Amino acid sequence: MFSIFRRKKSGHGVEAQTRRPIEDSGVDPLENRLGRTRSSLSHLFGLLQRAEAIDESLIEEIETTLLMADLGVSATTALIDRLRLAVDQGLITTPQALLPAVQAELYALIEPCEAFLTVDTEKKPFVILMVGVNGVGKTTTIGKLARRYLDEGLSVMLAAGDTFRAAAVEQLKSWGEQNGVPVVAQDGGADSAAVIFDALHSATAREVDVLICDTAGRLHTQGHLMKELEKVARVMQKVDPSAPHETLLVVDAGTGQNALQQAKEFNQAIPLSGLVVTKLDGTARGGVVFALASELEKPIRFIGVGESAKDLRPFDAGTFVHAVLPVAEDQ
Ligand SMILES: Nc1nc2c(ncn2[C@@H]2O[C@H](COP(=O)(O)OP(=O)(O)OP(=O)(O)O)[C@@H](O)[C@H]2O)c(=O)[nH]1
Ligand SMILES: [Mg+2]
Repeated sequence: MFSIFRRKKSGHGVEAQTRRPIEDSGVDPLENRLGRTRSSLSHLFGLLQRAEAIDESLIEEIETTLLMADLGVSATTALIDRLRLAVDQGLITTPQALLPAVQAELYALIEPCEAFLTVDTEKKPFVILMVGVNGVGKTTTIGKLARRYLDEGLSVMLAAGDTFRAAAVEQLKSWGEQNGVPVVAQDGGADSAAVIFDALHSATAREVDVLICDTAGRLHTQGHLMKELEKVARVMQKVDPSAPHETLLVVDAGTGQNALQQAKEFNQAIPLSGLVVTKLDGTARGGVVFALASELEKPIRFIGVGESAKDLRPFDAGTFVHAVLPVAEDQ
């Protein structure tokens, strides 16, 4: 997926995008999936069209709308401060001009986090470790990633590193079967690091391109479980000192600001290289993507917009902003 913008200086130091980005044909447009976030921000249209002048109460209403969409205090404050500055400097003079300015500021917030995950095929395998709290969508995302990489012509193997529940292994195996991908697993109660070590050995011997490792859900406060992740990394490094090549934290957008909190806490506990934000299809709280971008400054690699294998999209900042807050010519 890629986007093309005709950019023009908005006059307040941020480049405004004035064109709809181009998405892959045959894919449900992102705006259809992000409908609830879009409708929570759509309040801005009527508000800014109706308003006759820019005054404090108008700015406060914009602020409230952004907070309701779960942008969080920090991202909202930063954005509102920049709008106020542009108004004070006379760069924005009408309420209508605020809309593209808000859109440009939203884009500026998330653009630094657009960094597609590229599989380094020099690494055989390229190892991806999935981490996160319970139920955020780790295993489902692995299934979707497996499908994506197969479609790109890469060979894939999965490691059932969530050894806490038999059902977790079954769930991963089922994704493996659906995609014709081998799954390395051991009987109940096995050690997560041992399973992943085995899988890495096997993937190396078979010259597999991508090994994706599942892990059990955990809270950053569960010290022994965080140590288990350190052990997983240590054990991998006995086979390949550069592994894991990507450690992805999965967060559920539906949990709003909790997702931000989890990301901050995991980021302090283990070195993360990127984020996946799931369940954006089911929530009006898609604004948390902006909060994550502004407070965490980590690449957002993918977004999950549904339960099926096709419902994982690389994070494209332009497409995302247009999906949640289209400018006039997009509507
Ligand atoms: N609507 C929607 N549902 C999702 C998405 N991603 C995952 N899910 C659903 O979320 C639920 C939990 O997903 P799992 O993949 O089992 O989550 P997990 O993080 O592996 O959970 P644990 O292994 O228990 O920690 C499942 O019902 C998934 O179908 C998404 O992007 N959109
Ligand atoms: Mg799981």
